[in-house]
Amino acid sequence: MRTLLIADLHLSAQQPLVTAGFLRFLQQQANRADALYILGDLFEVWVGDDAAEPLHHQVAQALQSLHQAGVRCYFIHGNRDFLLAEAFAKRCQLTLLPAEQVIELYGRKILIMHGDTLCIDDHAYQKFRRRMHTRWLQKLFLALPLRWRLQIAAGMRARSQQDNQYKPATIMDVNAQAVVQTMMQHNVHWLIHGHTHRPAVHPLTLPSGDAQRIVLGDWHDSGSMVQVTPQAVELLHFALDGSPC
Ligand code: LP5
Ligand code: MN
Repeated sequence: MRTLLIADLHLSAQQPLVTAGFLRFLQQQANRADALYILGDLFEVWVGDDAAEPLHHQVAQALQSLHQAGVRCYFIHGNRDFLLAEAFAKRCQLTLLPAEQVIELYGRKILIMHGDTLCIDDHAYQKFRRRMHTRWLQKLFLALPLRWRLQIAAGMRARSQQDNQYKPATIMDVNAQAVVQTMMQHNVHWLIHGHTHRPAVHPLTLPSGDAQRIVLGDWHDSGSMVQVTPQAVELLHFALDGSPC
């Protein structure tokens, strides 16, 4: 009995080794799990379900096989793939979840989220995020020709990379107060998220007792997952090529 959680794979045609690692992970690890939760930024960028890249097809087929093997798969949007919608989710047999979801795994109540909304000290990003989540703007963007959408997304990525060079590392991490507030609001002692690419297990103390915040790593150099079993919640890393770490 085990459930796996992953985030921040940033799959793209430019990183075939990461895609290969993800497909191997689905066939060798996720297929033995009760469920798989993907906590955002599965893709490097998502400009609409109609983009139809070969990579998307490959991922959809692999996730469909996982579903056929009896493993339920859930998805929370990240800041790169927040436009991933029902059409693609259906092709993958993915269940889309809201930005914050409490799940119960083997008796533990766990809050799962992408993690970007906890980075409230990054005012420029939070303003940008609010704008990007405006319904009419998304509709307008999705109505543009695919070529334009790809160009706009590339422009945003370039600007983001440029801005991030000058942001202090602390600004781009979660705000401790926001973590406590969010966990208390959901009445949980476990939080699992990604986004910051700073994998770690952080013990913390809430007014209601001891708690843990687990941050998933990205898949740039190796795979990262949280494995939840009836006995433990563990942050694990593994080689993308299947060799021992
Ligand atoms: O992603 P990452 O790790 O580099 O940085 C994030 C934050 N940046 C972003 C932006 C994404 O990288 C780009 C998203 C592309 C989405 C494609 C779909 C477009 C849909 C449009 C629908 C209406 O999320 C970064 C954080 C960092 O995490 C850490 O938390 O700091 O935040 C920023 O970089 C925000 C900038 O500081 C300010 C916003 C820049 C505005 C860019 C507009 C330029 C438009 C150009 C058009 C040609
Ligand atoms: Mn992210």
